[in-house]
Amino acid sequence: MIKKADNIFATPLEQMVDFRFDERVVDVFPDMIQRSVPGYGTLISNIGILAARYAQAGSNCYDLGCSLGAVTLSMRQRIKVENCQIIAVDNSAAMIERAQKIIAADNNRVPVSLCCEDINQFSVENASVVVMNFTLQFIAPMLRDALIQHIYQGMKPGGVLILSEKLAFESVEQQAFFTEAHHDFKRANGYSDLEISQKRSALENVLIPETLAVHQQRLANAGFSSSECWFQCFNFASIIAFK
Ligand code: GEK
Repeated sequence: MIKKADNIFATPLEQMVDFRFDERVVDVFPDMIQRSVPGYGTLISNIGILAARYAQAGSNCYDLGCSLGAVTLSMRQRIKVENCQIIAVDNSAAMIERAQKIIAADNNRVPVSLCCEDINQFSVENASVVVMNFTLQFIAPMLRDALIQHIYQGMKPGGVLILSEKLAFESVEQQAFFTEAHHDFKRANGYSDLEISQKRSALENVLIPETLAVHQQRLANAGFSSSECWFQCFNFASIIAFK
């Protein structure tokens, strides 16, 4: 697939509106996420490896906030147990429509169901692996505890939740260091200062990061027996939580 370049924020916008996962974003999404999230490719391939280790025969594996299905494809390529299915969910119709075509062009054997639903209303059951790769950060903070509790309740013993998030930091100094390092990463990937600042404003009310400690406390409160941060590059991290 040829990647279309993301230049959505390249020219000055007259009016700043909140970021939405619409057709324009879908069109450039693979380029946007790779140039914006440090370690994205490493995360995708290693989530497949982790999923293969924890997927249980006769269970469901979930990709919540699947976008174009990168995590789904990585899990599908690696999972070898019998009678396992992948359920991929996103509430952007434009994302799901495009993901359908991408998944249809893949010929690995694990069955995949794509659902256009709000993950806050979606039932998780009989799950051995649940992945939220940069999705919880878009859920209203007041709904996050209930969502994590619901996921925990729908998981099998021995199951794992893989949660990747943009992080916030306790101290002003730490926050400044990680924010600047991330902006340097984006500049090195060809984004201008105008693009960085306009995207930042568009995401301000939409992407709400929390600290690693807040995530780990929420997971413990929901009942997960332990959680480990298995990946971090600048202010982007991934946690694996064990039931
Ligand atoms: C990847 N995981 O490529 N219900 C369902 N989906 C939602 C909701 C919701 N309430 N809120 C947001 N989303 C992907 C990347 S992107 C991350 C995930 C990013 C969806 C939203 O439509 C979008 O597709 C996705 O969550 C977040 O590994 O763009 O930074």
